[in-house]
Amino acid sequence: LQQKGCVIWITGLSGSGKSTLACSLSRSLHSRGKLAYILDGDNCRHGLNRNLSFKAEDRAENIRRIGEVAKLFADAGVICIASLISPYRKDRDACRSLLPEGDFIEVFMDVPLEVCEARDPKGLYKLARAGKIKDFTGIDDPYEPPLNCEIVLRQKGMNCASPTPCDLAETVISYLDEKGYL
Ligand code: GGZ
Repeated sequence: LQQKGCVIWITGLSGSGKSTLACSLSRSLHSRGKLAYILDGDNCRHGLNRNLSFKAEDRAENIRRIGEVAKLFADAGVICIASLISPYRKDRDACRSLLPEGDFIEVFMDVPLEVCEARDPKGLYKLARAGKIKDFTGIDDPYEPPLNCEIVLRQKGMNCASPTPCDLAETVISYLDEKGYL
């Protein structure tokens, strides 16, 4: 096999930039001739996971299924990029345990709730605040940040420019390179 597979697991609040990073990362990997495939929570909920709600047990099942599929991709030698809120630590850890040591790379989009809510690209926070969407992560459903994940991506401080999606992807690419996945 020419390529060693792995899972890049991107976790964070709605609006934290998970899907944007996933796309940027996937493009960057393709341009290096690497096979990469995105499993996006929101997209999978239209197909594979269309029978699942946002109640805790359904989120757990959403995460479990995506974790299992991601493992299959990694087994096939693909760099699988999973981007979903995956708010509960226990569920993420269960996905980690499916893979050989080192092959599960957890990336935390460490963006404060206030920032995600100010962005509100789909107007979902507004609806959640108005009580029109229930069990919304960060509003009336918890988000448990990783305790020791492989990569934490933050915005810069007040006086520095924020990293672009390209910059963020580059951080992950450097990590993959360092660990021998590229
Ligand atoms: C969180 C919700 C909810 C609730 C709809 N809570 O930012 P988006 O819009 O495009 O992506 C979010 C997506 C979350 O699906 P995931 O599969 O990633 O979630 S989980 O891992 O927790 O299973 C958001 C939208 O669905 N959305 N209702 N109540 N996000």
